[in-house]
Amino acid sequence: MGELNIENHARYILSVEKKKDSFESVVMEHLRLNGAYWGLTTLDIMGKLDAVDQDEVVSWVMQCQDESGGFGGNIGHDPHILYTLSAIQVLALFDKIDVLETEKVSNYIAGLQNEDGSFSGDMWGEVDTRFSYISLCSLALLHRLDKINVEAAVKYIVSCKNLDGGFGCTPGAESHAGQIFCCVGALAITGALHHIDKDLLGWWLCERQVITGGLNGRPEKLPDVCYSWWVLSSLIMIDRVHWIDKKKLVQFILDCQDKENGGISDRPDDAVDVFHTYFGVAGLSLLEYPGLKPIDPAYALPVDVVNRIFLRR
Ligand code: GRG
Repeated sequence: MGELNIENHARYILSVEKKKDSFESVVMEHLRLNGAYWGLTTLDIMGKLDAVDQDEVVSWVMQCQDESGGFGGNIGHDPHILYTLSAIQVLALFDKIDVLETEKVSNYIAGLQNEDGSFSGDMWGEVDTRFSYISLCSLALLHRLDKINVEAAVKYIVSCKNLDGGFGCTPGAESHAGQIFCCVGALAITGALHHIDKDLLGWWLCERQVITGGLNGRPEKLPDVCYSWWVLSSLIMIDRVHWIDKKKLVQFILDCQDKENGGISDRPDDAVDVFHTYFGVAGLSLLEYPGLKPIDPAYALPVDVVNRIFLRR
Protein backbone atom coordinates (compact mmCIF):
# COMPACT_ATOMS: atom_id res chain seq x y z
CA MET A 1 0.00 0.00 0.00
CA GLY A 2 1.31 3.51 -0.86
CA GLU A 3 1.72 6.12 1.84
CA LEU A 4 0.17 9.51 2.51
CA ASN A 5 2.59 12.06 1.08
CA ILE A 6 2.23 14.74 3.76
CA GLU A 7 5.07 16.98 2.54
CA ASN A 8 3.72 17.19 -1.01
CA HIS A 9 0.14 17.79 0.13
CA ALA A 10 1.26 20.64 2.43
CA ARG A 11 3.28 22.19 -0.43
CA TYR A 12 0.28 21.85 -2.78
CA ILE A 13 -2.11 23.61 -0.35
CA LEU A 14 0.33 26.47 0.28
CA SER A 15 0.91 26.85 -3.48
CA VAL A 16 -2.83 27.24 -4.25
CA GLU A 17 -2.97 30.20 -1.88
CA LYS A 18 0.07 31.83 -3.53
CA LYS A 19 -0.94 31.36 -7.19
CA LYS A 20 -3.84 33.86 -7.14
CA ASP A 21 -4.25 33.83 -10.95
CA SER A 22 -4.28 30.02 -11.33
CA PHE A 23 -7.45 28.29 -12.57
CA GLU A 24 -8.16 26.79 -9.15
CA SER A 25 -7.75 30.12 -7.35
CA VAL A 26 -9.99 31.93 -9.81
CA VAL A 27 -12.82 29.38 -9.63
CA MET A 28 -12.62 29.49 -5.84
CA GLU A 29 -12.70 33.30 -5.68
CA HIS A 30 -16.32 33.43 -4.43
CA LEU A 31 -15.82 30.76 -1.75
CA ARG A 32 -12.31 31.55 -0.61
CA LEU A 33 -13.33 31.41 3.05
CA ASN A 34 -14.52 27.80 2.60
CA GLY A 35 -11.23 27.09 0.81
CA ALA A 36 -9.28 28.59 3.70
CA TYR A 37 -11.11 26.28 6.13
CA TRP A 38 -10.44 23.19 3.96
CA GLY A 39 -6.76 24.02 3.38
CA LEU A 40 -5.89 25.18 6.89
CA THR A 41 -7.68 22.29 8.60
CA THR A 42 -5.80 19.86 6.35
CA LEU A 43 -2.50 21.53 7.30
CA ASP A 44 -3.40 21.34 11.00
CA ILE A 45 -4.33 17.64 10.84
CA MET A 46 -0.99 16.99 9.10
CA GLY A 47 0.89 19.01 11.76
CA LYS A 48 1.83 21.77 9.28
CA LEU A 49 -0.21 24.78 10.41
CA ASP A 50 2.98 26.60 11.49
CA ALA A 51 3.81 27.16 7.81
CA VAL A 52 1.03 29.79 7.69
CA ASP A 53 1.18 33.45 8.76
CA GLN A 54 -1.71 33.37 11.24
CA ASP A 55 -1.96 37.18 11.70
CA GLU A 56 -2.34 37.62 7.96
CA VAL A 57 -5.09 34.96 7.81
CA VAL A 58 -6.99 36.30 10.84
CA SER A 59 -6.88 39.86 9.45
CA TRP A 60 -8.16 38.66 6.05
CA VAL A 61 -10.97 36.60 7.65
CA MET A 62 -12.16 39.62 9.61
CA GLN A 63 -12.23 41.71 6.42
CA CYS A 64 -14.77 39.21 5.01
CA GLN A 65 -17.28 40.16 7.72
CA ASP A 66 -20.33 42.15 6.70
CA GLU A 67 -22.01 44.72 8.92
CA SER A 68 -24.87 42.24 9.51
CA GLY A 69 -22.40 40.12 11.51
CA GLY A 70 -22.30 37.35 8.86
CA PHE A 71 -19.29 36.57 6.65
CA GLY A 72 -18.99 36.56 2.87
CA GLY A 73 -16.89 34.10 0.87
CA ASN A 74 -14.33 36.86 0.18
CA ILE A 75 -13.79 40.53 0.94
CA GLY A 76 -16.82 42.61 -0.12
CA HIS A 77 -19.01 39.57 -0.91
CA ASP A 78 -22.56 39.12 0.43
CA PRO A 79 -22.82 37.31 3.77
CA HIS A 80 -24.03 33.71 3.95
CA ILE A 81 -24.14 31.20 6.75
CA LEU A 82 -21.88 28.84 4.73
CA TYR A 83 -18.95 31.26 5.05
CA THR A 84 -19.83 32.29 8.59
CA LEU A 85 -19.13 28.78 9.90
CA SER A 86 -15.85 28.64 7.94
CA ALA A 87 -14.79 31.97 9.49
CA ILE A 88 -15.47 30.67 13.00
CA GLN A 89 -13.67 27.38 12.25
CA VAL A 90 -10.58 29.12 10.82
CA LEU A 91 -10.39 31.43 13.85
CA ALA A 92 -10.82 28.37 16.10
CA LEU A 93 -7.80 26.67 14.47
CA PHE A 94 -5.66 29.64 15.54
CA ASP A 95 -7.32 29.97 18.97
CA LYS A 96 -8.61 33.38 17.89
CA ILE A 97 -12.38 33.08 18.32
CA ASP A 98 -12.12 35.92 20.84
CA VAL A 99 -11.48 38.47 18.06
CA LEU A 100 -15.14 38.00 17.11
CA GLU A 101 -17.98 40.10 18.43
CA THR A 102 -19.87 36.98 19.54
CA GLU A 103 -23.12 38.83 20.11
CA LYS A 104 -23.16 40.23 16.57
CA VAL A 105 -22.29 36.96 14.83
CA SER A 106 -24.73 34.91 16.89
CA ASN A 107 -27.52 37.45 16.29
CA TYR A 108 -26.92 37.12 12.53
CA ILE A 109 -27.26 33.33 12.75
CA ALA A 110 -30.24 33.39 15.12
CA GLY A 111 -32.00 35.82 12.77
CA LEU A 112 -31.99 33.13 10.08
CA GLN A 113 -34.10 30.64 12.06
CA ASN A 114 -37.64 30.22 10.71
CA GLU A 115 -40.89 29.59 12.58
CA ASP A 116 -40.77 25.81 11.86
CA GLY A 117 -37.27 25.50 13.35
CA SER A 118 -35.45 25.35 9.98
CA PHE A 119 -32.73 27.81 8.95
CA SER A 120 -32.29 29.92 5.84
CA GLY A 121 -28.79 30.29 4.41
CA ASP A 122 -29.00 34.06 4.03
CA MET A 123 -31.47 36.92 3.64
CA TRP A 124 -32.84 35.40 0.40
CA GLY A 125 -34.41 32.52 2.32
CA GLU A 126 -33.27 29.18 0.83
CA VAL A 127 -33.88 26.44 3.43
CA ASP A 128 -31.69 23.33 3.71
CA THR A 129 -30.58 20.98 6.50
CA ARG A 130 -27.02 22.11 5.68
CA PHE A 131 -27.99 25.44 7.21
CA SER A 132 -29.45 23.77 10.32
CA TYR A 133 -26.13 22.01 10.91
CA ILE A 134 -24.12 25.14 10.25
CA SER A 135 -26.19 27.24 12.65
CA LEU A 136 -26.06 24.69 15.45
CA CYS A 137 -22.35 24.03 14.96
CA SER A 138 -21.49 27.76 14.80
CA LEU A 139 -23.55 28.69 17.84
CA ALA A 140 -22.18 25.74 19.83
CA LEU A 141 -18.61 26.85 19.03
CA LEU A 142 -19.56 30.37 20.19
CA HIS A 143 -21.31 28.98 23.31
CA ARG A 144 -24.50 30.75 22.19
CA LEU A 145 -27.02 27.97 21.50
CA ASP A 146 -29.32 29.83 23.91
CA LYS A 147 -29.94 32.37 21.11
CA ILE A 148 -32.18 29.98 19.14
CA ASN A 149 -35.03 27.53 19.63
CA VAL A 150 -32.98 24.31 19.75
CA GLU A 151 -36.04 22.10 20.29
CA ALA A 152 -37.69 23.44 17.11
CA ALA A 153 -34.38 23.07 15.22
CA VAL A 154 -34.19 19.39 16.23
CA LYS A 155 -37.87 18.82 15.36
CA TYR A 156 -37.30 20.23 11.86
CA ILE A 157 -34.27 17.97 11.30
CA VAL A 158 -36.25 14.93 12.45
CA SER A 159 -39.00 15.90 9.96
CA CYS A 160 -36.39 15.43 7.18
CA LYS A 161 -35.82 11.76 8.15
CA ASN A 162 -36.78 9.23 5.47
CA LEU A 163 -38.08 5.64 5.57
CA ASP A 164 -34.60 4.37 4.63
CA GLY A 165 -33.20 5.90 7.84
CA GLY A 166 -31.39 8.70 5.98
CA PHE A 167 -32.03 12.44 5.71
CA GLY A 168 -32.52 14.90 2.86
CA CYS A 169 -32.23 18.67 2.50
CA THR A 170 -35.94 19.35 3.23
CA PRO A 171 -38.88 17.13 4.37
CA GLY A 172 -39.50 14.40 1.77
CA ALA A 173 -36.25 15.03 -0.13
CA GLU A 174 -34.07 12.05 -1.12
CA SER A 175 -31.50 10.75 1.38
CA HIS A 176 -28.00 11.94 0.50
CA ALA A 177 -24.80 11.24 2.45
CA GLY A 178 -23.90 14.96 2.61
CA GLN A 179 -27.24 15.85 4.16
CA ILE A 180 -27.00 12.83 6.46
CA PHE A 181 -23.72 14.20 7.85
CA CYS A 182 -25.46 17.54 8.46
CA CYS A 183 -28.45 16.00 10.24
CA VAL A 184 -26.48 13.45 12.26
CA GLY A 185 -23.91 16.13 13.17
CA ALA A 186 -26.64 18.55 14.23
CA LEU A 187 -28.33 15.87 16.34
CA ALA A 188 -24.96 14.91 17.88
CA ILE A 189 -24.22 18.55 18.78
CA THR A 190 -27.64 18.95 20.43
CA GLY A 191 -27.51 15.59 22.25
CA ALA A 192 -30.46 14.27 20.21
CA LEU A 193 -28.99 11.18 18.47
CA HIS A 194 -31.79 9.06 19.99
CA HIS A 195 -34.00 10.25 17.09
CA ILE A 196 -31.93 8.07 14.72
CA ASP A 197 -32.57 4.39 13.96
CA LYS A 198 -28.86 3.56 14.08
CA ASP A 199 -29.09 0.08 12.56
CA LEU A 200 -31.27 1.24 9.67
CA LEU A 201 -29.13 4.30 8.91
CA GLY A 202 -25.89 2.35 9.51
CA TRP A 203 -27.02 -0.22 6.91
CA TRP A 204 -27.80 2.51 4.32
CA LEU A 205 -24.44 4.18 4.99
CA CYS A 206 -22.31 1.03 4.85
CA GLU A 207 -23.94 0.13 1.52
CA ARG A 208 -22.26 3.25 0.13
CA GLN A 209 -18.95 1.31 -0.09
CA VAL A 210 -18.31 0.10 -3.66
CA ILE A 211 -16.02 -2.62 -4.95
CA THR A 212 -12.95 -0.33 -5.23
CA GLY A 213 -13.28 0.46 -1.51
CA GLY A 214 -14.45 4.07 -2.11
CA LEU A 215 -17.78 5.43 -0.88
CA ASN A 216 -20.57 7.03 -2.91
CA GLY A 217 -23.18 9.55 -1.72
CA ARG A 218 -26.32 7.59 -2.70
CA PRO A 219 -27.24 4.36 -4.54
CA GLU A 220 -25.90 3.79 -8.06
CA LYS A 221 -23.52 6.78 -7.97
CA LEU A 222 -19.76 6.84 -8.47
CA PRO A 223 -17.47 6.80 -5.43
CA ASP A 224 -15.88 10.11 -4.46
CA VAL A 225 -13.18 10.80 -1.85
CA CYS A 226 -15.33 13.48 -0.18
CA TYR A 227 -17.78 10.80 0.99
CA SER A 228 -14.93 9.38 3.05
CA TRP A 229 -15.88 12.32 5.26
CA TRP A 230 -19.67 12.57 4.93
CA VAL A 231 -20.32 8.80 5.29
CA LEU A 232 -17.53 7.89 7.70
CA SER A 233 -18.13 10.73 10.17
CA SER A 234 -21.84 9.77 10.24
CA LEU A 235 -21.02 6.09 10.82
CA ILE A 236 -18.72 7.07 13.68
CA MET A 237 -21.34 9.31 15.29
CA ILE A 238 -23.89 6.45 15.25
CA ASP A 239 -21.28 3.90 16.31
CA ARG A 240 -21.44 1.70 13.18
CA VAL A 241 -18.05 2.41 11.56
CA HIS A 242 -17.03 -1.24 11.94
CA TRP A 243 -19.62 -2.08 9.24
CA ILE A 244 -17.32 -0.95 6.40
CA ASP A 245 -13.98 -2.26 5.16
CA LYS A 246 -11.63 0.41 6.52
CA LYS A 247 -8.50 -1.00 4.88
CA LYS A 248 -10.06 -0.84 1.40
CA LEU A 249 -11.20 2.74 1.99
CA VAL A 250 -7.70 3.80 3.09
CA GLN A 251 -6.35 2.26 -0.13
CA PHE A 252 -8.95 4.10 -2.26
CA ILE A 253 -8.06 7.48 -0.71
CA LEU A 254 -4.31 6.88 -1.11
CA ASP A 255 -4.91 5.91 -4.77
CA CYS A 256 -6.46 9.36 -5.35
CA GLN A 257 -3.22 11.21 -4.45
CA ASP A 258 -1.15 13.09 -6.98
CA LYS A 259 2.08 11.59 -5.69
CA GLU A 260 4.35 13.97 -7.62
CA ASN A 261 2.71 17.36 -7.12
CA GLY A 262 0.56 16.75 -4.05
CA GLY A 263 -3.19 17.05 -3.60
CA ILE A 264 -6.01 14.49 -3.67
CA SER A 265 -8.74 14.11 -6.31
CA ASP A 266 -12.30 12.74 -6.24
CA ARG A 267 -11.28 9.47 -7.96
CA PRO A 268 -7.94 7.97 -9.04
CA ASP A 269 -6.20 9.87 -11.89
CA ASP A 270 -8.56 12.89 -11.81
CA ALA A 271 -7.35 16.46 -11.21
CA VAL A 272 -6.71 17.36 -7.55
CA ASP A 273 -8.32 20.23 -5.63
CA VAL A 274 -8.29 21.59 -2.06
CA PHE A 275 -11.82 20.31 -1.26
CA HIS A 276 -10.94 16.67 -2.01
CA THR A 277 -7.51 17.03 -0.42
CA TYR A 278 -9.20 18.10 2.81
CA PHE A 279 -11.87 15.40 2.82
CA GLY A 280 -9.32 12.73 1.85
CA VAL A 281 -6.95 13.65 4.68
CA ALA A 282 -9.85 14.15 7.13
CA GLY A 283 -11.20 10.72 6.14
CA LEU A 284 -7.79 9.17 6.79
CA SER A 285 -7.72 10.90 10.17
CA LEU A 286 -11.11 9.33 11.02
CA LEU A 287 -9.59 6.00 9.94
CA GLU A 288 -6.76 6.60 12.45
CA TYR A 289 -4.08 6.77 9.75
CA PRO A 290 -0.66 7.13 11.44
CA GLY A 291 0.88 10.60 11.75
CA LEU A 292 -2.40 12.54 11.55
CA LYS A 293 -4.13 14.44 14.34
CA PRO A 294 -7.57 13.04 15.23
CA ILE A 295 -10.53 15.05 13.88
CA ASP A 296 -13.90 15.45 15.59
CA PRO A 297 -16.68 13.89 13.45
CA ALA A 298 -19.39 16.37 14.52
CA TYR A 299 -17.50 19.69 14.54
CA ALA A 300 -15.15 18.85 11.63
CA LEU A 301 -12.22 20.38 13.50
CA PRO A 302 -9.17 18.73 15.08
CA VAL A 303 -10.08 17.16 18.44
CA ASP A 304 -7.53 19.33 20.32
CA VAL A 305 -9.17 22.48 18.89
CA VAL A 306 -12.64 21.29 19.94
CA ASN A 307 -11.37 20.39 23.42
CA ARG A 308 -9.73 23.82 23.76
CA ILE A 309 -13.11 25.44 23.07
CA PHE A 310 -15.26 23.29 25.32
CA LEU A 311 -12.88 22.42 28.15
CA ARG A 312 -11.85 26.04 28.76
CA ARG A 313 -15.36 26.95 30.01
C1 GRG B 1 -17.95 21.80 8.22
C2 GRG B 1 -17.54 19.70 6.91
C3 GRG B 1 -18.37 20.90 7.13
C4 GRG B 1 -19.49 21.11 6.39
C5 GRG B 1 -20.39 22.28 6.51
C6 GRG B 1 -21.81 22.75 3.65
C7 GRG B 1 -21.97 21.63 4.63
C8 GRG B 1 -21.82 21.92 6.09
C9 GRG B 1 -22.24 20.38 4.24
C10 GRG B 1 -22.44 19.96 2.83
C11 GRG B 1 -22.98 18.57 2.80
C12 GRG B 1 -23.19 18.08 1.38
C13 GRG B 1 -24.50 18.32 0.77
C14 GRG B 1 -22.18 17.43 0.77
C15 GRG B 1 -22.25 16.83 -0.56
C16 GRG B 1 -21.32 17.53 -1.50
C17 GRG B 1 -21.38 16.90 -2.88
C18 GRG B 1 -20.25 16.10 -3.33
C19 GRG B 1 -22.45 17.07 -3.63
C20 GRG B 1 -22.57 16.48 -4.96
O1 GRG B 1 -23.81 15.86 -5.00
P1 GRG B 1 -24.23 15.16 -6.37
O2 GRG B 1 -25.55 14.56 -6.17
O3 GRG B 1 -23.06 14.13 -6.50
O4 GRG B 1 -24.06 16.12 -7.51
P2 GRG B 1 -23.07 12.57 -6.50
O5 GRG B 1 -21.88 12.19 -5.68
O6 GRG B 1 -24.36 12.11 -5.87
O7 GRG B 1 -22.91 12.20 -7.93
